[in-house]
Amino acid sequence: MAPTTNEQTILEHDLKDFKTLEQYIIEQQDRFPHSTGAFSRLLRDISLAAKIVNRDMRRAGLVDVHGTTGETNVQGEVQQKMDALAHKEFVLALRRGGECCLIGSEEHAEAIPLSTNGEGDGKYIVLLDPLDGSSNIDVNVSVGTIFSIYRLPDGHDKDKPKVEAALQPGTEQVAAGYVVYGSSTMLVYTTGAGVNGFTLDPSIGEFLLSHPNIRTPARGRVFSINSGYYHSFADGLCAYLDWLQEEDADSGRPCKMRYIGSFVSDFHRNLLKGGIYMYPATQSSPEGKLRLMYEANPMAFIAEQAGGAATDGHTRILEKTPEKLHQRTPLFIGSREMVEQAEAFLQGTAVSE
Ligand code: AHM
Ligand code: MG
Repeated sequence: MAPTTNEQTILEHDLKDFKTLEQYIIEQQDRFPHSTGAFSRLLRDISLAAKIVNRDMRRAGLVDVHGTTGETNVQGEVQQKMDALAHKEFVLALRRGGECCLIGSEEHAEAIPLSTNGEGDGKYIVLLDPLDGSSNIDVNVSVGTIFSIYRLPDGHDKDKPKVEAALQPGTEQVAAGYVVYGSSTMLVYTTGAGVNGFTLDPSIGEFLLSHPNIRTPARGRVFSINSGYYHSFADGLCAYLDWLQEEDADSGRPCKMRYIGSFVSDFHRNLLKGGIYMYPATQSSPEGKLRLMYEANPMAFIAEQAGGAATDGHTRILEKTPEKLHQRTPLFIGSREMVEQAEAFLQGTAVSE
């Protein structure tokens, strides 16, 4: 049967406008005459692992990937079967690719050295949360992967890399990105020259450039926080949350509260629409919950590259000095003006509009 006019339009649009992630990466690589292609191959490995995790996730409920492994991870959190599977797929893809010499994963207590066996250059370090928000999988809520890429610093041996090589401030990231496994699957990343988003076309198995040069609004209407912990927040934060909920038509308040409990999904929505995501210190978690190296830093890099900001309430996230792989940090991230306002309330210097 011949395609309808509408189908024809979509088909032509597909062919004309969409660039694959691979094409895009190669184009970027060609801008650097001395590039060896190692970084492009590393991104290819990450996107391949993301496609495999996506495939496994789409079958959750049909095959036995729901539920827990019965283990707890290094954070003392219950490990979901999909956490373990996603970790395994990323490690396999990076090991096979040969461009990464050291992995730090939320699902593994120690940093994992990878022998490159002469296959690749092995000059990159990848830190990742293989499956963020995984406690949501059993109830079919969107989850994500977060990754952060560093160069192996001078003076470190790629055949015997130590965790210290990975403990670099976020400003040193070469690239960072996330994959959101939502109603569609998207890979969003930055190399420090803006943020681009690619949507997986499941029919051809390719990520296609659907969201070029993402910019986040300077101010949004959404705040995302687990306000169930309100009574254990600092006074300044409670004052900020109260202020966000006051009626004031001129400044667009009250703001809307949206909290999925899946950082990647909350962040992604706020990045596109404008808003702030907060995971502050609480009495029981004085350092907050999220991890600096593979949750806060990569998302802070993306937020800043899209025109937003990220702070722990006092210090710019990207300038924090890491001391350990699984270090936690309070996090306020999103639209620049909202992050600045949150910081002012936390520091007691806010001037109400
Ligand atoms: P995880 O890395 O173990 O999945 O934990 C991180 C998740 C975030 O995705 C989410 O925003 C947060 O934890 C939810 O925590 P809480 O239930 O305390 O609000
Ligand atoms: Mg996580």
